[in-house]
Amino acid sequence: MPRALITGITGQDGYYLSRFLLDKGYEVYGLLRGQNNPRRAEVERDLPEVHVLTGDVTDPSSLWHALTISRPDEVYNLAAISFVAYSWENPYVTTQVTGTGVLNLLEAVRQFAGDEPGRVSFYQASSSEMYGTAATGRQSETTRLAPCSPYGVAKAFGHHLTVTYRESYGMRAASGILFNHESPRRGAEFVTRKITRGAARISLGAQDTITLGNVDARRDWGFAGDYVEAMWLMLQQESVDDYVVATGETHSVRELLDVAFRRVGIADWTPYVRIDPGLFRPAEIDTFDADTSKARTQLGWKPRVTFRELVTMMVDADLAEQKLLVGR
Ligand code: NDP
Ligand code: GDR
Repeated sequence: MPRALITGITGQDGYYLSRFLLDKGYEVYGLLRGQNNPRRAEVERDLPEVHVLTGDVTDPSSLWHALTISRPDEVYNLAAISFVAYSWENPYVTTQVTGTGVLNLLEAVRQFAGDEPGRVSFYQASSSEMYGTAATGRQSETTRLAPCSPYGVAKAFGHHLTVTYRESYGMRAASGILFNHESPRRGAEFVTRKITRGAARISLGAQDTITLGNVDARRDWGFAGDYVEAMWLMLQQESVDDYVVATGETHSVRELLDVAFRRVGIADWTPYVRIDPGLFRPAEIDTFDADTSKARTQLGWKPRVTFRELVTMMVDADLAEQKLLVGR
């Protein structure tokens, strides 16, 4: 039975990747941080087969402990401070977790693998946020990185380090450059979930308005359940490499609002949305045009869920959850 260690087990991708690997017959170990993490109960309820180990990517000794207990064939580093807006307010901790955390884990895996650097495969959760505002043309694995947020800078550090460890030590280390991916398990601070939950609550009379920042921003939004398969495929290749994973289609926040509100029976969302200039970011990436040809041809991967299906899935899940909460 193959063994996998996943950091970031309480997050959105941690859930979908665990389910995916468990279905493939893996023995899955998940790293959970904190003395009294409130999301532990959620993991124990939704992923009872996962072996939970405590640890933190900023604490190298805890990573070593997790590796020696789990003895993994594959390590997936999903842990991060992942909210871009938060990273401007908390740049130091973002750098420590999202950046230095990758170094800590790569070093621990390198030492754990000892004389056989290829015996553990390593996946790093890199991000389209690394491209920054300077990207012109389509974004591929070879596009120059010019991050414009503390989060993007930390991710670029992790990406370069992953490539460096692969090239310096012969480690099977892959970096997946994933564009935005969402699901009913998306954190409520991200724009998709903020809108789908808000639309559901407004339709039930439990909330009056949603307050947003830049509704003209565009993103390439896919379904997290599709993207975790790409992570796994990257580690199954004979020679590991870096891949862009995206749908190749962008939509604006306005289009997201259109689909979400129509789903709850509201044709015009404008009376329900307030714009707060305080939610605009110091720097915004507005050109996303992913070149996914490498993942499609070499991994045979393609997304299954469309933008409209994704938003509909999220609104429906939020409606069901909110009906229970507001007693309707
Ligand atoms: P989430 O924010 O949902 O999950 C992040 C996870 O990291 C949580 O489990 C969190 O634990 C954990 N974590 C935070 N700090 C630490 C720490 N110091 N030590 C150990 N674990 C920690 O992110 P997603 O699931 O959406 O994303 C997974 C990864 O992919 C992240 O690295 C993200 O940056 C990256 N990514 C995500 C994209 C997306 O669109 N979703 C796109 C591109 C990249 P806790 O619950 O305790 O806070
Ligand atoms: P992003 O996702 O920053 O792309 O990072 P987010 O959902 O936070 O923002 C997407 C776009 O929506 C605009 N926006 C708002 N965003 C939020 N959160 N709240 C608002 O009220 C709001 N109004 C408008 C933003 O300005 C932005 O343009 C996600 C994370 O998962 C990262 O970890 C990951 O690396 C990248 O995707 C790829």
